[in-house]
Amino acid sequence: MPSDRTFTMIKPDALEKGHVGAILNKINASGFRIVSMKMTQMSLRDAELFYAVHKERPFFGELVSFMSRGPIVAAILEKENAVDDFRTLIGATNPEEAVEGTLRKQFATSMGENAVHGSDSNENAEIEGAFHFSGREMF
Ligand code: FUP
Repeated sequence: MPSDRTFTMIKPDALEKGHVGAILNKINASGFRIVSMKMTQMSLRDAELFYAVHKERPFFGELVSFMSRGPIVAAILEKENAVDDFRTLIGATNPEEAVEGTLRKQFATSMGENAVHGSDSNENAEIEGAFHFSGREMF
């Protein structure tokens, strides 16, 4: 994926609460172009593969069960400096530490159920985007 792209998931907690529209509005208003997007649900196995880097962490079981408990919205986003700018837009992993105006400040309820994922590097954006989308689904 070009280095001006990032990958995001709107997580099950945010879909359960009906926040998809508000989150997408904010993403668009912040200057990101949607390259790919779909609503999907990860199986437990999908979530274990997606989050394999965290498999030794104590929160892994909780994380993969949460991420597979309901549908998500997965998307690839494009903007200059996409990875860093999107991390700024979503805010800190722990919503208590998230800055005012960030997506997690507004929509997350806890460290685990934190509403939105954003890739942490260009390399991971590429891997994560390819996990969810084929070349024919990138526009
Ligand atoms: P982030 O990059 O901000 O999404 O956070 P991490 O990659 O560190 O963690 C991935 C996901 O694991 C987080 F979105 C939520 C979950 N997590 C926990 O549940 N507890 C923790 O202590 C850290 C992360």
